Amino acid sequence: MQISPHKITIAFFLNEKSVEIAVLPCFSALELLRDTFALNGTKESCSEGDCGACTIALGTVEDGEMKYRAVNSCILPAVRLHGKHIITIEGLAEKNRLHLIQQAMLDHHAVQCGYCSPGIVMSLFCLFANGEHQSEADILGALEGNLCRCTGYDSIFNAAKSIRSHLKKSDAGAVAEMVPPFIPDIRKKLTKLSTDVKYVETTQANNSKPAAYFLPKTIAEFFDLTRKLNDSGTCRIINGGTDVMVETNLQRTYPDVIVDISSISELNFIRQHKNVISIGAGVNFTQLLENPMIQRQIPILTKAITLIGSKQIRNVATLVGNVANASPIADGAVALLGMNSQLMILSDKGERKIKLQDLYKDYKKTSLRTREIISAVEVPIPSGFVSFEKSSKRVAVDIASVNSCCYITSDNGKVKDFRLAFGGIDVHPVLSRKCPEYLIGRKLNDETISQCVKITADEFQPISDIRGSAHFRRILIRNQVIKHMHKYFDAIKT
Ligand SMILES: Cc1cc2nc3c(=O)[nH]c(=O)nc-3n(C[C@@H](O)[C@@H](O)[C@H](O)COP(=O)(O)OP(=O)(O)OC[C@H]3O[C@@H](n4cnc5c(N)ncnc54)[C@H](O)[C@@H]3O)c2cc1C
Ligand code: FES
Ligand code: FES
Repeated sequence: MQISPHKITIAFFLNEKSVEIAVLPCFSALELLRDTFALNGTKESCSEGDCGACTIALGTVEDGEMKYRAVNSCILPAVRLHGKHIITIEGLAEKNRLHLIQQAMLDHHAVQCGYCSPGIVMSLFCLFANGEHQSEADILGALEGNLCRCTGYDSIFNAAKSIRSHLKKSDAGAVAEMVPPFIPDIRKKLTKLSTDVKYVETTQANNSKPAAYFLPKTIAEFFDLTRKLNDSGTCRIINGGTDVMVETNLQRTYPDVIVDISSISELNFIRQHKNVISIGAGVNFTQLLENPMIQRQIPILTKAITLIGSKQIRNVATLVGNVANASPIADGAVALLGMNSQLMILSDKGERKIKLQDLYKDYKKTSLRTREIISAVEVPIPSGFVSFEKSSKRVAVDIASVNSCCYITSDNGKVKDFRLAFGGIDVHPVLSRKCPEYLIGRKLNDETISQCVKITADEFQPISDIRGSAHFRRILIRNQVIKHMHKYFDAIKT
């Protein structure tokens, strides 16, 4: 198939306006807002999802209600705005009256240079627009993806608490107080927006960005497209985009074609069959955290996911993307490896299933073949003890120096199954082979645990890099193994 450079026409609501515009492939939502719409209140700082200065509210209809989610516009492809209601900082104030959150920030001296402030206001907006019953922990959670280098955060936290107190007393309710009434019936209007993007050929220079960007809506369309694209140069799948967009923003190198699988609704499912839960490739971390079945049946997955990035990242990043990216420190992948998960892999020739440990070949290299995608991950519901540990400098928006997941079942006091997965110590997530060999059939006690610690320390040769020396990582491996064992003994006591 001959690829003609094209633009993609998308339609969405931007604050109070209805917009239809053709965007170049792989342009970020931030570029579109600032460069095309001159909405410069949304700031750019890191361009890699770390600081939150570019936070906007992405509104969609979820379970029949409008829901506004905070996202980092710097790593969101502009085409993802299609069919959504976007609220930026410019959309909040009404005429000469500041929005409640802006006024609270002012009243509590929560603004100094002001560069972080629009992002902070938008994160708080998304928190309170979705309900007035927010705890202090919810406020801290909503702000974990927003950095401020001036205020020291206390004043921002106080401003947020004052909004919470105000909303508790309000008769109007959180949504009415938070969401400006500029688009009556936004929910119905969104449902009516054209569901398909349009591809328009262009001769406009594209700063070496990809020539083409496709959004198939079904798996059949995806394979039809990838078959046709066979000889069209480099082709990359994008899902949530939190790894791909960081890479393209920082390295400024682009594949010729991007195929975006985020609109394939067949990939967006969480379902249980017997003792296995299948999570489709389109499911993002927030969906998993909010899913009662996952909370009940695999609480360790929710623990691991809570430690990933920030709200803004989790609102778009997927678990399957975390696995497919093959990063050595991927928290989701390490947790899944510990729980003996399998991957469903689809191609136009059919379906195959592999164990997660067979996916990884080398640094960011997987055993996926050309035109294959991971359609789902299958997680056995743990029937024994399972625990996840992550050591990083910060709790939020920081990747692990070392992370690990340990799974133990026992029979008559002796270890029956034992799995110990690590991240951050090799070129990809790894499983200990020697620890299970030693422990299975033995009782866990001080002696066998010390032996297990020694075996693990000898089995791996951790690397030295910016997140820790090999020596430091060895200490973390040892400490994490001991911590898993302590938690195991606490668990069997109760
Ligand atoms: C600021 C920031 C903080 C972060 N913090 C953490 C953290 O603490 N812990 C952590 O583990 N991760 C962290 N991440 C990375 C995490 O967001 C990603 O690994 C994410 O889960 C990847 O999913 P995605 O949907 O965004 O994938 P994408 O970026 O869309 O894709 C990632 C890779 O997987 C491939 N891919 C995606 N889906 C499929 C599929 N179905 N089949 C085949 N290939 C596929 C893509 O081609 C690409 O190579 C962070 C990222 C950012 C930007
Ligand atoms: S500019 Fe820092 S997160 Fe987007
Ligand atoms: S007020 Fe200056 S960075 Fe927050």
